[in-house]
Amino acid sequence: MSPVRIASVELRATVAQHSQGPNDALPQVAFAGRSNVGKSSLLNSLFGQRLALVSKTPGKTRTLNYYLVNQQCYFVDLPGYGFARIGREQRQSWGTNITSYLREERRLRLVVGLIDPRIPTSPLDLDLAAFVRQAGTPLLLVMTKTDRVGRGALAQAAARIARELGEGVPPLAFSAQTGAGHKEILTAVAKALAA
Ligand SMILES: Nc1nc2c(ncn2[C@@H]2O[C@H](COP(=O)(O)OP(=O)(O)OP(=O)(O)O)[C@@H](O)[C@H]2O)c(=O)[nH]1
Ligand SMILES: [Mg+2]
Repeated sequence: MSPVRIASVELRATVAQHSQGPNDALPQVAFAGRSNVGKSSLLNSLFGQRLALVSKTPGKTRTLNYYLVNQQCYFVDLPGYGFARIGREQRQSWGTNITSYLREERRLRLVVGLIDPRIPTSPLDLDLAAFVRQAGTPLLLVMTKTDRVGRGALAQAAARIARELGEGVPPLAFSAQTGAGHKEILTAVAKALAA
């Protein structure tokens, strides 16, 4: 399978609840992970354009942002989880919002779960993997910011993530800085859309 070649992309919807998202039948691919893990940076890097907001401060993306790719599918940038500085109530509503999206969205074909290889697995990462598997949606784990990690440490992190989150399957390695992992992610997306 060859990778999806992104010929066109536009931001189509920015919503607080997934029920307010696009109501056409196009398939969706969601990008999920803890706050600041690099979701928006990964999308910008795949798009070759700065469409998604990126910040050094965690909690930048607070809405579900639907990017229409090739008039064919949506890439959905989700709010990050586990951001400590927002209030408990708001955190819970984000949590229920994202979990209901992951559980209920019938058009969701693939969840790309982003993991920072430098940070130990959190209970929220485990929840994400569990929700997605329960819903029967394919999960692709991707390590972000790999330009910041040496080879040995990266191999160790990959083995740990495979064991703790991947049911033995190692994650892909990605860097928005170098573009490493582009082809692999877009090939996995092509497979999920064709399935
Ligand atoms: N070195 C390096 N830094 C990165 C990479 N990807 C993201 N960053 C940095 O990490 C920070 C957070 O990136 P975002 O893309 O905003 O992360 P996010 O997951 O969308 O964050 P929220 O929207 O807050 O959930 C920014 O300072 C980015 O520049 C990468 O591949 N390499
Ligand atoms: Mg973001």
